[in-house]
Formats: sequence, structure tokens, C-alpha cells
Amino acid sequence: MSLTETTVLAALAPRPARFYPQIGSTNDAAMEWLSQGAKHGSVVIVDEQVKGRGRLGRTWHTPPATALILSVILRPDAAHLPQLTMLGALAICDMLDHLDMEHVSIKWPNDVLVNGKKVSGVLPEVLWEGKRLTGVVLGMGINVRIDFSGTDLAHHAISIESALGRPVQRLDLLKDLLERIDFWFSHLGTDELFENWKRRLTTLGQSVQVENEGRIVTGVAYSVDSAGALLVMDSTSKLHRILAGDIGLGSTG
Ligand code: BT5
Repeated sequence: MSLTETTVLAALAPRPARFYPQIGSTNDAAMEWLSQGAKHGSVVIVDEQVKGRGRLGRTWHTPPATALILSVILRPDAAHLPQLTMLGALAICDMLDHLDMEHVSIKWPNDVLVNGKKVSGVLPEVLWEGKRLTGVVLGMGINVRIDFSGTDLAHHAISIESALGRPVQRLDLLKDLLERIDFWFSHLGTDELFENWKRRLTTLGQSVQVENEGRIVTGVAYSVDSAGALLVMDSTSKLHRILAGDIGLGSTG
């Protein structure tokens, strides 16, 4: 079944949802809705996103009708903000498990991988009103049937259908994913959420290179803490706490 306003709104009712055949970025539309008072759990879904954003000004690439592109509006307690990226990646992993997908993992902090290739990215964005948290927009792009062959991403990206070898319905994935987001949202701040996220990380134990406060740190990804920071141990056994960034993986250390 294709994604249309009628099919999406009917499948998700009574959850508040907005569907667009084409949009610049679901995160931008959801941020605007949040600022206008959208309820917790509201969701923006599109068939085609033409100005998808990644982190640090990067681009998220999605041809029409080939991906699940959504932004969920959440109203967590500010104390739980560090777990929002974990929540998104975990919910996607659980959805993939439910499809019997094998070799699902998380590359710190927010990439969901299948067979070591990126199947999904998560982009949480936070809206404040002065010192008060208005809410969070959790943007997720999930590759369902994008053909990456011959593109720059061919060696780094993968789609659900090519990994599974069978077709899937985006509407079924959407409903399942939203239930899993609700589940993990109700576990924000718990050890269960943190431990499940940590268990999925492929990064731990690997040699990594990461930029921290303008300097490149090389070492072994030693652990993560409950705020989601990566702890990297360098060759002098000094621990570096990396809150956000991009890691390059070296050989297993
Ligand atoms: C992310 O950024 O992984 C977060 C992507 C979030 C996208 C969603 S879609 C719905 C919502 N609305 C938005 O506007 N954004 C969110 P980052 O870690 O910076 O990764 C970006 C990099 O991933 C790019 O520079 C490419 O190398 C690669 N990339 C781009 N498109 C991809 C795709 N479809 N599959 C796999 N990798 C991709």
C-alpha cells in the first residue's frame, strides 16, 4: 500500500499526524508544529524529502517513495534529553529485529547498521523557550528500497529490502516503529534503555579516531556513560569523554 494522506492518517489514528507527499525536511515541519503546540507523540511523515538534513550541516539523501522518513514530536523531561538519540536508534533496531533482520547494530552515537552498513540515521533536535524545554523532534530516515548502486554511498549504505531479500510495507514499519518509540519513551531514564542501547553498540572495543574540542583523539572505544558519551582510552591510558562527534573506525584493537 502506498503512503498517502488517507492511508497514513487512517493507520495512525487517533495519533495526531501530518502527511506530505513532498517536503524539504520533516524536522523543520515538526519543529514548526511543536512551536505551535503539537501534542506529545504527534508525527510528520513524508513520501519524499528534498532537503533532508543530517548532523553538522550534512545532507540526508532519499529518492521518492523509497524510504520511511518521519519526525516524531516528544515532550520528555529535560533530565532525560541525553537518552533521546538512544531511544530513536533502539526503536529502529527493535523494528528491524521484528522483521528477523540479522546483524543489526548501532554505530555510536546514532547510526543504525545492517551488516556494517548504514540503514538509518537519527537526528534529534530540541526546542527551548528560555530555560524551559518545549519539546524534542526526533527525525528518522530509514532506507527501505533505495538503490545505492553506482552512488557515493554504495559501500556505506543499505536498504531493508535488499538486506532481507523480500519486500516490506512502509506503513507496517511505521506503525511498528511508533509503538516501539512509545515503549522506550516510557523507559526514559532507566538502566534498561541504556543497557539495551549499549549492548547494540558495535563501536566498543574498536580502535577509533574522533575529534574532541578541535583535537583528534586516537584510541580504543572503551565504554559509554549513561549520558551517551563515548569514553576513548588513548595510548597513555588517558580517558577522553566525547559527547558528540563522528568516529572513524580503525582495526579492532
Ligand atoms: C544522520 O546524520 O545520520 C541523521 C540523518 C537524519 C535524517 C532524518 S530524515 C527525517 C528527518 N528530517 C531531516 O531533515 N533529517 C531527519 P549524519 O550522521 O550526519 O549522517 C549523514 C551522512 O550519512 C551523509 O553525509 C552521508 O554520508 C550519509 N547518508 C546520507 N543519506 C544516507 C542514506 N539514505 N543512507 C545511508 N547513509 C546516508
